[in-house]
Amino acid sequence: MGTALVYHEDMTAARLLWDDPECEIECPERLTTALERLQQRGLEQRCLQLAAREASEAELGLVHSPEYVALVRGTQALGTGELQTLSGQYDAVYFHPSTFHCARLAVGAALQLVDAVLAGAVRNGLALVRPPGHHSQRAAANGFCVFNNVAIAARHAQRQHGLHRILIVDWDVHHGQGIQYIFEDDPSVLYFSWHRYEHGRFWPYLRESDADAVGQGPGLGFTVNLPWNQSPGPRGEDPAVLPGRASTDAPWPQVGMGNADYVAAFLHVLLPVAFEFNPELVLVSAGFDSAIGDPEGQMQATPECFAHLTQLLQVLAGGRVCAVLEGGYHLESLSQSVCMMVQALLGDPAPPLSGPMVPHGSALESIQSVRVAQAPHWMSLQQQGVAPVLSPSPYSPEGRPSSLLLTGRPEFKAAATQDVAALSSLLDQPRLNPTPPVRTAVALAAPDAALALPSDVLCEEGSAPQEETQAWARPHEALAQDRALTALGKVLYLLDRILDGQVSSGVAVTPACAAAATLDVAIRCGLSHGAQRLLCLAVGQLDRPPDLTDDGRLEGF
Ligand code: Q9C
Ligand code: ZN
Repeated sequence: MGTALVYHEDMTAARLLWDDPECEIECPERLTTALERLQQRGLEQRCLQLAAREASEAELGLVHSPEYVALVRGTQALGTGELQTLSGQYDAVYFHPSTFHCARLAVGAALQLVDAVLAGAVRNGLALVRPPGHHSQRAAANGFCVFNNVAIAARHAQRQHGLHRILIVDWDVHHGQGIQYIFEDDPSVLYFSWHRYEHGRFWPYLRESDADAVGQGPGLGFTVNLPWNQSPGPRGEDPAVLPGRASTDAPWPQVGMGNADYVAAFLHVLLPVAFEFNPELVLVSAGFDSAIGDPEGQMQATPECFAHLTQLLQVLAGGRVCAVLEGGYHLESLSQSVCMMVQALLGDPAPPLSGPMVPHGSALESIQSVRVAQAPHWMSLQQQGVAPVLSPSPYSPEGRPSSLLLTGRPEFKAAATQDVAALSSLLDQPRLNPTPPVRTAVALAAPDAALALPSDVLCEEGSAPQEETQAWARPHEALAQDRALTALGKVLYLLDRILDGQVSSGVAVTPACAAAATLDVAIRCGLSHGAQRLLCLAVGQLDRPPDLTDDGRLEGF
């Protein structure tokens, strides 16, 4: 199954007819340049190309009021002066005589994409559209957006295809407040947005863009906002960690968010919640003004990052990912990012990410505040290091306090209760899995490095028995080397501790050339312990993909 690309050149017709520096960035070249680049790279030709159709007025009515639709329809007959006056009644909007036609094509493109994916004609796809949609509201245009393309597509997927759970991932650099308003009390649509916020000092300046806006009524917990608060500017260190600078020094060395911040947001906020939500369809409000070079976002993430984000989303909803273009105003950055996303949708491997893979302090602060705000609504966010163990795991029947475990030794190793059937039923019910006494263990080769670890992390010096480690390593040439073998022993030991419920997660270091082989062993070892389903996630580069070919239970990415 392939990838759809939905487009229509009529969507380049709308353009700004008067002088307005705020709106001029939303120009027809955004589409033509991105499309040209897709053609140049041979990507367009690899997609199923669909010509966009206009959405019907009934379809627009899934989200918008009849009066508002009539008002936009009326703009087709207006002169330039009247268009400018009407535009002035909205925030950051311009109308053109072709706007109604373009905006209906943009909605129609999103609907065709959803139809193609849900009919099984393609696995996933991208609709290249303008005007964008995520700021538009039931009866208002806003932020270059006229009709809410993605919101209408979600309602359409519910009404026409009977879907019950739809995830909307909005990685545009602006808050899609239009989408938030439309679904804020609706638990059938989970809306995730990250956005430049600067504590409310960035457009659209809304209190409800903050992390504590989590939805209302039955929709509590189904709005997930991740505000980026650090103002962008020249690349530098976090002010807080720069020695010798008083807080009165101006200007602060400032930073936009980068690859590490985006990946961290996915790993620590979006994916845990999304796995728990278990969507049937993923819609992406794919704005690329969150990429480096964009004049609006002023962020640092490179185009390759969008290949990784796209890959990460494909583990959800059986890979049914429908992306719809939103913002993105730096033509080169936009085009490259679009290519990266299409490559990932087509299944090509993602290029390595550049730059330091360490999130900014301010990003971690934002991530933590969303996790705190959302924790009441999502089990997957409730594993805090200090959380007491409510009921002892069947694999630590003694219910030992964690202080004892910090001096942990092999006596805690899987006990007589190692019962494969019980374990696999435990793995099948992650929501019932009680918090293990130790949240994260780190396997270290050099004990000194432990000094830098947070106090609630278990520093694990144990290893699996040598004969066991060697037996697992034997088929792999890459594991012959001493350092790789030692690392494997530690990985196997950690795995054992996780499977027996003593530890919830672990970190181990292995030589790069042994990473894929170590993963192979870890996967096989997990399966031999009775795991029914195993997710193997590689962020960054492996020397080769893990060998998953001969087992139907495996899905890797
Ligand atoms: N300097 C989209 O990206 N201008 N809309 C904000 C702040 C409005 C963005 C001014 C930006 C609208 C779809
Ligand atoms: Zn935007």
